[in-house]
Amino acid sequence: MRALRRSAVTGSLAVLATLAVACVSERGVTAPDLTGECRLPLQPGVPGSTLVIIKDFAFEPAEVTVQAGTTVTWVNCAEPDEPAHTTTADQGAWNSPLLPPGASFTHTFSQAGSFPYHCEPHPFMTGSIVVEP
Ligand SMILES: [Cu+2]
Repeated sequence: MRALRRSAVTGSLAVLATLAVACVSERGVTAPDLTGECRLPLQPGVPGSTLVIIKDFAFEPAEVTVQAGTTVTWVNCAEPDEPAHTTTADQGAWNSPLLPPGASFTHTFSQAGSFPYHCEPHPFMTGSIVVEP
C-alpha cells in the first residue's frame, strides 16, 4: 500500500511539471514553481486510482484509459486563490460538487465505454475517460 501511494503521488507531480512548461510556452505567463507543491491528503484507496490533475483551467491528462471496475480521482491542484471546478459527465454518469483547490473527487467506472466530461462553471474545460472491459 505504501509503495502504491508513493508512485501515485510521484505520477501527479510529474504531470504538474509538464503542465508548468506547457503553460509558459503556450500562454506567455509565468507559471508558479510547482515542484513538490501538489501534496494533497488523499483518501484511503485513492492511491490505486488513476489521477487526473485539474490545473490552469484544464484536465491533465485530458484523456485517460482505465479498466472497468477501477476508479479515477480528479484532484484540483490549483493555487488556493483560484476558482473551484467540477468534473461533470456530459451524459450524467457522474457529477462532482464544486472542488476548491486541494479537493478531490473519485468515481468508480463499472461500465465499459467512452465518457466525455466537462467542468460546469467552465464548459471549455473538457476531458474524456475511456473504460475498457
Ligand atoms: Cu472549471
